[in-house]
Order: sequence, then structure tokens, then C-alpha cells
Amino acid sequence: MLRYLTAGESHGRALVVIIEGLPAGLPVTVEDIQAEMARRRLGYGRGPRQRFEVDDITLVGGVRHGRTLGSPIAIEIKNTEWYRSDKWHKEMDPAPGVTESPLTSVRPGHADLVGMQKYGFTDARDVLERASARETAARVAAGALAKLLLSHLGTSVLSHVLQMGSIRTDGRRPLPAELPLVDRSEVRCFDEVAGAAMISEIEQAAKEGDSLGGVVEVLAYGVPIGLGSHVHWDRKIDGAIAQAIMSIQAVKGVEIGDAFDVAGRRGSQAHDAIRWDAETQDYVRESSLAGGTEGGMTTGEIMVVRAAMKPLASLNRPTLPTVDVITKESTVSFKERTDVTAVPAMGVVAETMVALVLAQEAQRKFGGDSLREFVRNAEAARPS
Ligand code: EPS
Repeated sequence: MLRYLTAGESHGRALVVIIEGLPAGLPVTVEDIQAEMARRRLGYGRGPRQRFEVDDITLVGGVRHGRTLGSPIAIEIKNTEWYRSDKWHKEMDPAPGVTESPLTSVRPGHADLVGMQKYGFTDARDVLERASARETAARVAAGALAKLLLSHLGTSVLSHVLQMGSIRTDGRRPLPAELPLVDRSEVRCFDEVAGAAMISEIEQAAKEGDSLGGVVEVLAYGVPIGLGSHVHWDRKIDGAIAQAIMSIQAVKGVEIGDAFDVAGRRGSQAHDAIRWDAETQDYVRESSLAGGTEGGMTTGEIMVVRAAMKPLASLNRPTLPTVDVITKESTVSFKERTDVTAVPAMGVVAETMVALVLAQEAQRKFGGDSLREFVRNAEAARPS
């Protein structure tokens, strides 16, 4: 079983992730992980923090001489913010003490109020530091390892932005070789015309101190047949993917394939027809309406997963009405430095979550203590 756990607060000393269950012998370098983390920092509309965060990582355990040992892998990601400012040493000090500036005008749409009610806090920082999407940096580090494992099965996972605010792309899908084109776009958009309109929309929102949400599409190519299972609810791969995507900060909706469009069609028009390709001696589905899963199992066709992100609830010009939790007086939320949009970065996080689920299910199906055993089992399991 591949499992992972993250720890750390946004402005604390560091984030940490431990990943257990990867086979031994998987080639891994710090640069592999850093390259994925750099992709997450991309994106027009991000706030000042991303200009100085470097995601300085240390491989603390589990990797020796450039390959995994089969033991848990521990990765530390330093928070540059903590190292460059005394403010955070004081604010986030684990030693006993109190803050001089508690945050009490809770932000609507954030974990602030309900988190304070649930855990009995009087300072929203006790909640927001962990609720922050900074935590996704640790997930992306783990996801980099999942992607490396999947690459040995010929599987690649990528994403592109489909919608930013009111601007939508033409829906064209990038192939794996076209990912550099997507990453070169400031908004991680494959459609250049829509990408330019997205940038204008972000500029306009920034001027108004407002924020934007959007939709990303994750595509997985070369997925093995039969990951997940129809036999029990918690083994269905689409269920696992939906849970993983919905766990991303600010994501409020998930779609597998063309689910919401298909819901309005007749059954005769709603499914991916199957044919036999005599040349490749393989089954082919004529479309990808089901997003590469049937009965909770991967079909081997392109996997399509969409994630909808709400506009960030922290606004550079806070206008959302709220209440001060101490005085109970009406006010607007406290001002936190924020991004105008994090949709392009969320695409990389969504890739990560899909890759982690696919790697988990591949590890469950193929097993093996070494990479050789894992790959050999996967080859043997390929339907003939
Ligand atoms: C975030 C708020 C911003 C983002 C942060 C997520 O951070 P800050 O409050 O320090 O300006 O920059 O994202 C990251 C730091 C990151 O690495 O993705 C939030 O409230 O979720």
C-alpha cells in the first residue's frame, strides 16, 4: 500500500511529507522533485509569496545513491518565508507564548470560523496556517515520486486550464509531448487565444482587488487496464479520484469525463462505443465520455478528470461581510496577502492527486518490493 502523510504550517519552519510503500530501486533525484515543485509555482495571478518561495527541499530518508530503498521516504520543504522574516519566528514559535496580533475578523469561505469553533481557538491563524494551500507543496513532492513510478508503466499525467473566471478554452487536449507548451503559457492554457483573454481577466480582477476561480482538466495517458475494482464501493477508482481531487484547497467540484454533459443525453448517445482494432489487436473506445473508467476500473483509455476551483476567499480588497468573533460586530474580513488566482497551480496539484491515486492502485494491483518486480508484474498482468 502506498500511503503518505504531510505536516507543517504555511508560515512555519517547513513542510514535511513521508511516503511509504514505494518499491526499492526507483531512480529519484532532488532535481526530479524540484522540477515538479517549480511547475506548481507557475501561473499568472499568484501573489508576492511565489516570487521568493524556492521550495528548497531535503531528501531526509529513504533514498540512497539516487534510488529508493523501499523504506519510507521523508522530504522536508523549507518555507522561505519563515527564514527571511523574524515575524514568523515569533508568530509560529512552538514554545509557549501568545500572539500580539490575533486575527478575529474571520474570512467567509475559509476554514477560519468553523475551524475556530471546532477546535476552540480565538485566533484564526491557528486554523488558517494549516488550511492554507501552501500544504499542496508537500503533496506535489510526493506526487513527483508517484509520477516517477508511473513512468515505468508508460503512464503520464498532465493538466491544462480549461476555464479561468468567465473565459473558456476551445477544449483541445494536449498530448504528453505538448505539456511543455502548456507550462510555457503563463496561465497553463493550451489555447493561446483563450490564454491571452485569461490574462486580461486576471489583470482586471487584480485591479479591483478581487479573485478568480476556474476549471482544470487532468489527463492521464498510458494508464494500465484494470486499476480499481467494481467489487466494492471503496475500491472504485473514480471514487478514489473524486475524493483526492475534492481534498484540494478551494476545489468544490469534480467531473470524470463528460459527466455533466452526458447527464442530459439519451443513453444511446452517452457511452463510448467499443470496437476491435485488428491492426493493434486491441479493443478501442471511440470516445472518452466516461473519462477512462468503467465500473470503477481504468479501461486503459485516456483518463479525463476535471476540477472546479472557487474564486479564492482571501481578497486583496476585503469586501465580504463578516463578524469579529470577539466583539460580534459586523465588519469585513481581515486582510491577508493573497493570490488573485491559483487555478494554474491547482492544475499541477490535481495532476499530483491523480498520479498518487493511480500509483496507489498500481502498487495494490502489481505489488512487488523492487521496481523490477513491480514492472514485471505489470507486464504479466496485461490482458492478452
Ligand atoms: C495561500 C495564501 C498565499 C499563497 C499560498 C496559499 O500565501 P501567503 O499568505 O503566505 O501570501 O501564496 O500558497 C503558497 C504559499 C504556495 O506555496 O502555494 C492560502 O491562503 O491558501
